[in-house]
This record gives sequence, C-alpha cells and structure tokens, in this order.
Amino acid sequence: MTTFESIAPQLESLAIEVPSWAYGNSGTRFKVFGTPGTPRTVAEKIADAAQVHRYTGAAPTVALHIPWDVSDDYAALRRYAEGLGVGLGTVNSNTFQDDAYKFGSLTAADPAARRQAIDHHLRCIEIMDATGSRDLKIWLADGSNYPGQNDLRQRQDTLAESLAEIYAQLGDEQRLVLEYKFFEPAFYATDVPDWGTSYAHVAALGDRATVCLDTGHHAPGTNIEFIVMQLLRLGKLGAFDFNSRFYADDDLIVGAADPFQLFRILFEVVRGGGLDPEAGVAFMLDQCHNVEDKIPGQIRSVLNVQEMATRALLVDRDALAAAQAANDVLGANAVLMDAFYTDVRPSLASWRESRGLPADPMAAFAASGYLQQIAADRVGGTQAGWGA
Ligand code: PSV
Ligand code: MN
Ligand code: MN
Repeated sequence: MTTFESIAPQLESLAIEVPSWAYGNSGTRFKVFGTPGTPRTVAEKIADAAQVHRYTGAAPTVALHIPWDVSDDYAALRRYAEGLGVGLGTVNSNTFQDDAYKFGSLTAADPAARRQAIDHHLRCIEIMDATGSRDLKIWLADGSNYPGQNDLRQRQDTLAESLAEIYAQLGDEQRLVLEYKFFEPAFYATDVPDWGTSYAHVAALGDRATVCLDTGHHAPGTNIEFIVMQLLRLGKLGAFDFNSRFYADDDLIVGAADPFQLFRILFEVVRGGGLDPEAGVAFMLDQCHNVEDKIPGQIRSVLNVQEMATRALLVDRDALAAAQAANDVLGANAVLMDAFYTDVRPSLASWRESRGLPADPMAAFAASGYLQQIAADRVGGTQAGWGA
C-alpha cells in the first residue's frame, strides 16, 4: 500500500503555472460576461495570479501572452511579480489576431507575413531574456478551410524553416514548446493538428524543442493518456495546457468535465517520471472563466490538479505491476480504481496546514474580501479582455 506520507515530498515539487489571460474577461465566441474588479493592466493580472499562489502554495509562476501582456519594461515587471511572491513563466506567442496572418503566419507562403511572424517570436525571446522565462510556447492558428486552398506540403516545409530560425535564437537555458490543436479556427486542415506533427518538428529542431499537450485539443474519445505516455517515453513532453472540454476547445476548469480522464493522464505522468523536476514538464492551466469568478476558478483548477496528482501518486505500483505480469485483468484494474476512488482531501488539508497554508484555500480566499476590494478599487480604465 502506498501511504500519503510517502508521496507527500513529490507533491511539494508540483508547481502549476497560471495563465495571465485567465484573469481577464474571456470566453468563447459568444457573449463575454465581465466581472467587477477585472484587471486593467498586466500588473493587475499578476496581482490576481499571486493570490492563487498565496492560498494554494502551488502556483508559483504566471504565463504571459504576447502581445496581450504589454509592458515597456519586462525586467521591472519581473521584479514586480517577484515582489508579490511569483515569477514570470512561459511566454506564449500570438500570431493569430493580425490581418497580416489571414493566410498563415509561420507557415505562410507570403514572405512578408512569414517575416512578421518570425520577428514576433524573436521579440518574444527578448522578452524571455528580461523576464527570466524558460519556455517559448508556440500555438499557430495556421491552416485552411477548403481543400486545394493551400499547398499542404509547402506549409510544412515553410514551418520547419521558420521554426529553425526561431530556435537558433534561443539561449542555452531556453526551450521552444510547440502546441498542436486538431481544428479551429482552420476547419479543413490545420498545420500543426496533432502530436505527431508537433513531434516531427521538434525532433528536427533539437533537444531544447518539445511538444505542448493542451488537453482540450483532441477529438472526442481520444486516449490522451496514451499520448502522454508516448511523449514522455520519447523525452519530448515539454508542457501541458490543462483545461477540460465537453465538445470542442471549451477551456473549462481542468478536471471539471472528466475527473477520471485527468487521473489517467496524471497517472501516466507519474509512471513516466514526468513529475520529477529534471523531466522539465511544465504544468500550465490554459482556461478562461466566463460565468464563474476568475480567481476562485483558478484556485479550484490548481486544487483539482493537486488532488488528482495525489491520487495518481497513491497507485500501488508494485501491486499493479504484479497484477499486470500475471495478466490479472480485474486485479490490475482494481488497483488503479482504488487509488482513483480515494478521497485525498482530508490528507491534503492537514498537509497544507502543516506547511502554513490554509486547509481550505477556496474558503480562505472567499473570506479574505479580495474580490470585494478589487471591485471597489479598480474603477475606470479598460478592463482586460481575452486580449489586452
Ligand atoms: C489555442 O486554442 C490555445 O489553446 C493556445 O494555447 C493559445 O495560446 C490559448 O488557447 C489562448 O488563446
Ligand atoms: Mn492551449
Ligand atoms: Mn485552446
């Protein structure tokens, strides 16, 4: 039997990165419902993110999205974040909102559009130098809507050249992380639609290029934990974008739609050594909160990942291996399900208290009055949306 005490040290190193854009007003393609006190600046987004770390102790870094998070002094922004007890994490590039990219960015046949997209990534690397960020995460909206619209092969070749130019500019401690998504906004063919395409590109680039797996970016029914296993096996799982989905890229709270899937994913992470800091897997949230309060939505998400990682760590691996070796189908399944059905919340509550954190971060944050305070303080200006 695996005890909570034996796995607690591994939990201490589980860090979940929060996205700056989760604190702005955001949603799907329909109505975006604003909330009072929504940040107006990147500094206010970071202040809100720092609350998540303050109450959970498990969210020490904030990811930026460029150009959504504009600053004229990123070194100063880093010092400001550190003053609030958090660091600046992954820099997410954005080449999916400018007119110039109507027919593609890093894959574009038009040299001017492609140049602009490459230069944007080089600017992101300069920002990373100032923020101390390790990862440049690239997600591309590039693709086509109609068969024949584009030369599919040309776009792969162009992408490879663009990525190579960006990769060559990375510092020794920096990484390129390439995210895939099976469809949307392109509907016929997406240029990086699956883990295999992402893997092919990052494998060609080198050791400091890896794949980002966004849990919302797969067709219904996809066995995501299999992909996790394979990428860890190949040493190419660089990052997660966690969220949950019912239908498409819903960006809902991780673990809300299918807690069992999150458990299965995290079990493969544990099994593949992905929780070891040396594995270099970044655990990031990529969510938006349209009808729920944003900071509690993020706290809930961090706790969901922490609770499910705890259950995954509790799997009795020796008993599982023995059952698997004996082809004891139901026995092996029972070992896994025993851990999944374990209520780890009381153990986690005492563990948090032993580390000077609130036993119930959701309740402690609600009692703090922070939401009421920002609603009173942040009047005037323009509230941040799913953009600036
Ligand atoms: C795209 O759907 C995505 O998952 C990418 O990670 C973006 O950076 C993020 O959403 C925000 O639009
Ligand atoms: Mn994502
Ligand atoms: Mn997405």
